[in-house]
Amino acid sequence: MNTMKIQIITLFPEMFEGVLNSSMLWKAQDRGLVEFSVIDLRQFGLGPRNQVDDPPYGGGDGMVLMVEPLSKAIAHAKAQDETAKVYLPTPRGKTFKQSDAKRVAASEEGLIIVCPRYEGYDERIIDWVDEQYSIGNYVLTGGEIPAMVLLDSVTRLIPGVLGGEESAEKESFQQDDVSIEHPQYTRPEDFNGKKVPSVLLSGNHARIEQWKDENSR
Ligand code: 6GU
Repeated sequence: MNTMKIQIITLFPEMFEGVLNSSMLWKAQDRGLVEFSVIDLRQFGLGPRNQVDDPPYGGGDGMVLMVEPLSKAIAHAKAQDETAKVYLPTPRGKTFKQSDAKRVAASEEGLIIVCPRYEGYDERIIDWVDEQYSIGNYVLTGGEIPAMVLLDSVTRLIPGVLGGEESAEKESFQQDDVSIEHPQYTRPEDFNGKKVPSVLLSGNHARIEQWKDENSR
């Protein structure tokens, strides 16, 4: 069994604790299907204060992550996993789609996700980067949440992570943004007068399948 290795480089390791140690991501690690490690970019900072950012050349607001700490952190991660691909979440990247999650889950054994901060990073880092992805048309404060989106969408597609093997196939976004699964209901049948659609209680499998089809898109 191959264990997918996902290394995350960030200035905010604590942001990942809850996400990686809960629910399916925790189970996936517990089952040995994936191994996460969070690398603190600050460790690779320069000088006695472990500096990681500096004002931009040409002026402008905010600070820019320096290329040297970033490249050192990536080199450290590569030393743990030589064939790992380096992913950079950035609003300048192409939009990450379900098809990308599938490709990564099926073909990569190791990922290094480098989380930039919102003000930016020295563009020269892209020489160490294999892929740049955005997660949509809005602006976030840093690459951490996009990194979580990437690793969650990939991990759940690793065989053995979801309970029912079919679940990953049937569900939403089978191809990119096409199919959304039908709504679901569980007990109670009647919640303060709001009833479960009666067809689902009918026991008539043909009618139930038809209802499910009609309520998917
Ligand atoms: Cl990858 N980063 C940031 N900062 N904002 C984003 C994004 C990434 N994708 C959409 N918005």
